[in-house]
Amino acid sequence: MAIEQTLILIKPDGAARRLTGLTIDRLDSTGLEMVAAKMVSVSEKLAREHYKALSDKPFFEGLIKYIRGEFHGIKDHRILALVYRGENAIKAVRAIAGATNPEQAAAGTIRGSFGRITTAGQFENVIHASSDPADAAREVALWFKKEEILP
Ligand code: DAT
Ligand code: MG
Repeated sequence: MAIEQTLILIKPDGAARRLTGLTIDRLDSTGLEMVAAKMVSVSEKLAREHYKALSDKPFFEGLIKYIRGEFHGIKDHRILALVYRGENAIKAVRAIAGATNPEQAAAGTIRGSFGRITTAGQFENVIHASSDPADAAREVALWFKKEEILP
């Protein structure tokens, strides 16, 4: 079994709807270890870099506004970023997060319970979770300095 690290972001809808504690509770229930946590003021540059693989999608500009808290009145574009580590951490966190589309996310998952699609077509799906080892490595390094992650 592979020991992995994965990046989690509590997205602005999650923070605005007071789902931070619930999300951390679900993450704890996986048995994985929290090895980094910080509040980040998400710059335009960081948002675009994080989602660069989606830059040609029609929803891209909305996604940048969303992750920067512009639809939820988030002060200073701040969000909570976390790194969890453990056996198969990437899959384990994706499992509690649920499918990308909140309408397709299984009942009981974070996105299935609390996500929504706005009338403008924006997916508000509460958390970000890295999707595979390559993404996870890139994302952890993008959001955290090495010394901010516990050994
Ligand atoms: P995930 O966040 O599950 O890894 P992704 O990386 O494919 O999904 O997309 C990143 C985010 O972009 C996703 O959380 C919500 C948004 N998104 C994805 N597909 C979308 C779509 N068809 N319409 C609107 N927003 C979408
Ligand atoms: Mg993704």
